[in-house]
Amino acid sequence: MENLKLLNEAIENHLQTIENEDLRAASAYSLFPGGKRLRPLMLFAALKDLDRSLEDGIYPALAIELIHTYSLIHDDLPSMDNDDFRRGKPSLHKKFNEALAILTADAFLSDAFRYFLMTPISRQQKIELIELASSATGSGGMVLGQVLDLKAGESSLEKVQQIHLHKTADLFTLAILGAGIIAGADDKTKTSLKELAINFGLAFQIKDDLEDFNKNSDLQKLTFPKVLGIYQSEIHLQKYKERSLQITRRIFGSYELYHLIERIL
Ligand code: GRG
Repeated sequence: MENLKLLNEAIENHLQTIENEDLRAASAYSLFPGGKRLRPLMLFAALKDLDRSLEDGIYPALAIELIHTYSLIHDDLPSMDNDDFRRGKPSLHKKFNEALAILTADAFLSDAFRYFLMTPISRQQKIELIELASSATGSGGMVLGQVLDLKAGESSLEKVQQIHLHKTADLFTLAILGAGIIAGADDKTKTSLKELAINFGLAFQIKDDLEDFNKNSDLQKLTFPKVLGIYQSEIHLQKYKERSLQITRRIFGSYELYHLIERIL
């Protein structure tokens, strides 16, 4: 696909900017072959539906994929989920070492902000995009989700929703609402884009939880099926999925983003 090709070229170019050999090797290992690149794909699809060119999305898509990759590297560390494998190969700290894994991820987060700044939009839009990036990833965003997840305690639907809202949905909000900011969408559209992203993010997480639950992977973790059981989780998944599709249809009609959401969920 054209957009993935452009993104991969941008990632390759990013790797070429890293002078230190160890950092470059660790970065390349975690970015290629990479995962599904869903967040960039969603940003591109939303931009297309908003009549903006793909090129306008390359730098923010790269930034979001760097942030997503940073979160997975940190999530795999011994002090977090302690996972030896990611995407079918040794996780970064296993392949290299823990210190380099932490630093590679730290660099991804910092470099991402430089790429947001390189987005071809007005100064005001850049400020809005960077404010969103900071809130979606920081102490009220993805990091908060991870902190809530680490803290053992009561299992309730509210708690699991809160965790996944921040851990998972906030980064999709950055991709989808970010496209709205880049395209100069009005406030009403931006509010709907945020609601769409939250519903999509929760549906995505329940689907992921159900797949893990069926594989019996980590039953210690606080997940939707653990709190609700399989049947009710599937009902919630359908509810969030329908809602995200409904909003997408209302804003854009049945175009790129609509079909992408249908394909993912
Ligand atoms: C450590 C700061 C810090 C944050 C970690 C997002 C997060 C918080 C951890 C990621 C771990 C995780 C399982 C999050 C849930 C979201 C999720 C299912 C991520 C996997 O996304 P995919 O399927 O991954 O898009 P690929 O491999 O395709 O890129």
